[in-house]
Amino acid sequence: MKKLFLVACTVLVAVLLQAEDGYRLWLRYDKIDDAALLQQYRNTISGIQLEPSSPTLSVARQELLNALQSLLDKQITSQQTITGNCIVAGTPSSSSIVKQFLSAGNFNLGKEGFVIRSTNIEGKKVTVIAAGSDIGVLYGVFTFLRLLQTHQHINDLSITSVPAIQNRILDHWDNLNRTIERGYAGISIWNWHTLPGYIDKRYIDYARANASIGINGSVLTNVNANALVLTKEYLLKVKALADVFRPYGIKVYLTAKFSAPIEIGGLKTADPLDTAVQNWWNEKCNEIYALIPDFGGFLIKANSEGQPGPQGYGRTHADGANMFADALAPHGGIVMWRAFVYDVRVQKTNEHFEEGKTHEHSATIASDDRFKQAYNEFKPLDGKFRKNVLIQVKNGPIDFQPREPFSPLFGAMPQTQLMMEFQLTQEYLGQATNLVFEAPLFKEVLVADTYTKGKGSTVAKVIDGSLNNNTVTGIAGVANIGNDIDWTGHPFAQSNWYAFGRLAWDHDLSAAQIADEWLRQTFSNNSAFLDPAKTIMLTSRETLVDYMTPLGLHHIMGTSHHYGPAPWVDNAGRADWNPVYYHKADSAGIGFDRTATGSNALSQYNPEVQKQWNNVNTCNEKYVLWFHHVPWDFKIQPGRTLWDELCYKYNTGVDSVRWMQAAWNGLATYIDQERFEDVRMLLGIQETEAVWWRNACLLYFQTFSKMPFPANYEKPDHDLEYYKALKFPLAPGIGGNM
Ligand code: GCW
Repeated sequence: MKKLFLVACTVLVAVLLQAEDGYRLWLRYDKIDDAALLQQYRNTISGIQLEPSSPTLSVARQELLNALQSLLDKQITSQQTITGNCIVAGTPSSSSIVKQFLSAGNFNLGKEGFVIRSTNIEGKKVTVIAAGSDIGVLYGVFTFLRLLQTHQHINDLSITSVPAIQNRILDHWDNLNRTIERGYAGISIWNWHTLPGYIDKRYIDYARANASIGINGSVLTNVNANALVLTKEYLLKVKALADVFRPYGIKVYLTAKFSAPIEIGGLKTADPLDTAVQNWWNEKCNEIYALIPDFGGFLIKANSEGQPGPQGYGRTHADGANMFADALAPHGGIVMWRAFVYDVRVQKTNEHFEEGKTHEHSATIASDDRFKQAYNEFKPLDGKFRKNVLIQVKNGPIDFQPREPFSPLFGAMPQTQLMMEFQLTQEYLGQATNLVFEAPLFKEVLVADTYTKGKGSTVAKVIDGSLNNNTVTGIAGVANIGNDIDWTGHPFAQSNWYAFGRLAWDHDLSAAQIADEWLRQTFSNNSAFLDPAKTIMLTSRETLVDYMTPLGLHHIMGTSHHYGPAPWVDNAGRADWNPVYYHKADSAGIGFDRTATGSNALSQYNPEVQKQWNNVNTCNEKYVLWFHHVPWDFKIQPGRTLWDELCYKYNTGVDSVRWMQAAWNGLATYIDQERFEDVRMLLGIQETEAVWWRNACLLYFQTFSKMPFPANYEKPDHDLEYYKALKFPLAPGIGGNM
């Protein structure tokens, strides 16, 4: 009896250990479940030779050993000499074999690239993972492990990989009190209170996960900044994180509050042209670099939504950015200066803007179309920034909407280094309850053609520096990570972190390939699972657009928390925070005329781009309400009016979510019950929210169109007043800059 109990306990423990809570992300390393393949892998890999002569090589060796032992369920030896079927990994300085191998070839690996090659050395068949730098070896190791985890053949490998973009960075909007602005996966993983004494295992797993997809930078703090992080006490905490991340090739960055010299430095001004202010920042940088010699630099939100900035002193963005650039340059740091600005005319240095609250200055706004404002402010400064400044531009002109045209700035500043800012956290994409794979959105922007230097001048080429010969390049993703056990709240939100890293490294990858490899590593290699799951992922973003903001609608969500639909809101503190400002529905039609007869925002694009969008008859319907005020009875499709099309799209969106639910339900037998159930329940919430969006938006827009819902569509289960009355004062993700 006792024995039986013991056996039962052992089984229980084993099951519990196997619990799939999502913590392991895409680095699960479970035993290869295809017997033939497992045998092949076991035959090809007997041991590894990787001299752990640096912290980075040491973690590379440990990762390789752990992963192989687990994947192959076999003891892997770490050896000094070469034997057949071993993996030889290293740099020219850590391994004489790698040295020979690399000098025999004509490789151009830069600081982070690597080669993986099946070859013969001393008559023995080996797999070489070689790089010019330690971090290149770690990237090569993770890539090799990805091949195994995705069941690829490894007998005849010939891979050379170099990142397209230098600085591949996660921006955390994490506050020092651990709330996260627009965070939906718990509180911040940075436990500022217990740092620097306590190193949470999560910090290491965070670094591993990032290194596995090539992310090499982390901005720890919110762009709505708190100057305290620049005090000695906090810098010691930052240093502790930097020390953990260093072996994984990850630099830390901080957000710098423009008014810090006043707030924590005791100065009377933060004027960037004041020498006392400049000296203060110079000294601050000296202090930081004495603690963290490889500190990455600063990310700065200035003169935007209440954040102070140089304009408070009559100076320009260039004056501000260059001051930081000069303080960082001697240490090799960079400045990422955000272009997310709109209408400076109403801002005062110390005013705190909070959307949804009325401000005394709102009456003074005579704003130009918000779409145009970043361009209006930054275009005249082209060529005025220092060499270590990157201007960080959000992918679209407004704010991370489900679909935006690319920001016109990408085609407008050839003498300035521009970096991309994507948002991984789903502020406007269903937050953490909706399954939305963002790679198709990222790709849509990256492949968009600015035509600045003729056809083929894609946004990707602006960002990777090849179009304008930039010396510093960068891309940022606003992180979707919190302390939820699965990191991102929704199991599928992990794929957005993953996709960002993969595309930052290689923007030529397709969304389909990224979905495929993520699913294989995260869930299963079984094609009966993969095919439907991939379809769910690849259609999910378009589905969300359909039930939230079809046909180019944008910014019609709830005020402040941005949760749910609220196209009727017309009383926010600023005109351009109101949904009515963006959809402009009236009895004549709907949409924002941004052609020459309207705000003429279109003129900020190259004429070739304008041509795509400036004629309502030829404009792709995905963008039509971004650029045109379209009559309700306009024939947008053969036989379909705009109103009918709107109804059609919203209903298609709901139907597609229901299809996702059914497709997911068919996958129960292929994966663990925990994550299956998680996703199943979340899809239930998503369906409810999709129906809510459809009903609320169509009922509201119907008050203008005065046209009936086409027969055979589901009728709304409530009236418009019901939807308007819904309130969510405690919706997540708002936390201030504490
Ligand atoms: O997307 C909007 C968000 C703000 C955010 C701001 C920004 C950090 O609603 O919460 O603030 O943009 O990007 O600065």
